[in-house]
Amino acid sequence: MRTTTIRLRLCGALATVLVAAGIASGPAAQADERPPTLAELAQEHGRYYGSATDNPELTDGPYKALLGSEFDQITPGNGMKWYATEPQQGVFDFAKGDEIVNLARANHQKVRGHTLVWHSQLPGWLTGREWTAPELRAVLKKHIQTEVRHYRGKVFAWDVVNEAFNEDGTYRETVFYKTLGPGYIADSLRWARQADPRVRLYLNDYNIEAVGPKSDAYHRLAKKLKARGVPLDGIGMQAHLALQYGYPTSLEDNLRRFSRLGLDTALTEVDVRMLLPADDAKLATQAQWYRDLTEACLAVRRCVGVTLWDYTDKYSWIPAFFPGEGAALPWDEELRPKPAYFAIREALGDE
Ligand code: 9MR
Repeated sequence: MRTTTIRLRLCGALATVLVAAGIASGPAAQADERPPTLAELAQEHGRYYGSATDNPELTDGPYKALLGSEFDQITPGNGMKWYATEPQQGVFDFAKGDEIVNLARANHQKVRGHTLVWHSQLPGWLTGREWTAPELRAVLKKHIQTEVRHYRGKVFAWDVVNEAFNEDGTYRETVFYKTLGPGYIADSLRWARQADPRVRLYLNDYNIEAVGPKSDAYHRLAKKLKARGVPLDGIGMQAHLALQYGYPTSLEDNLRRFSRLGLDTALTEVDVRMLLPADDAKLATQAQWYRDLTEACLAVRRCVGVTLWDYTDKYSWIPAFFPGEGAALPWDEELRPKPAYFAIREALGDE
């Protein structure tokens, strides 16, 4: 990959010489000097740099153009969730996820499947009644296997189970946990593996970037699952960070201890929110955090890539969920790059 960039830059230099000699025209030379994208920079390290996106935003031309050019990985923010994909029991609708997969294919991007088993954004038919364990097992298996089969060969990874633990490291009391016990996690992974032998299978959660009770719970569970031969390939750390809570300084060590279990890791939903209004000092700190988390991933061999939870403040989930907070992403609401964007470039080795 390094050769590609060097070639690109030589190309630029050559173009300059040609322009100076009156052989080539200015605009063509400038086209050759296009700076590498985040994706190209990340690829030099064998990583991807990605963004979440969501179907309603895809009518926004300038947004869509940048999404297609700057990143080599996308995650559907909502389109592959249970409420969207199985709105009635046994009736599957993959239109939204397919739209994003098709867009990714057109832009040569890989797709992270998000998410199969989660307590949130479930369809009403599932939350609106009681289930016996055998009934819910059958429902869960069918959902997982139908969706994984549909996207076989089209997504490189799945967030199989999302947000399974509480902050103190106890299991979250979801309908799946309460009805099926903790074994629903291993079962979900096995069912997903049966449906796609090649896709990378992840557990994914927030507030597990630092070493602490919640990430310890994942570490213990991952170790146990690996020892029992359960097909687990990776741990996704969402990394919804907030300036007022401090940077997770043990991130790199934490990534490394999961690598040592033979697992991939990824930063899957990155944003760094702040109390509004944003100012230069906060944006500078935010930039430093983006730099640090990118460097942490590069420093750990099995950290496979970074995904922003959308790339622009225009489509961030933060203001709606945390009133008074926002400005969390590397591009502002007008799609202008912020200091964080340049910090990421530097972290990725842009010269
Ligand atoms: O970005 C998603 C937003 O559009 C939804 O309204 C929200 C509903 O909870 O989910 C957001 O994405 C979440 C992701 O699926 C799992 N981790 C937390 C993300 C932010 O809530």
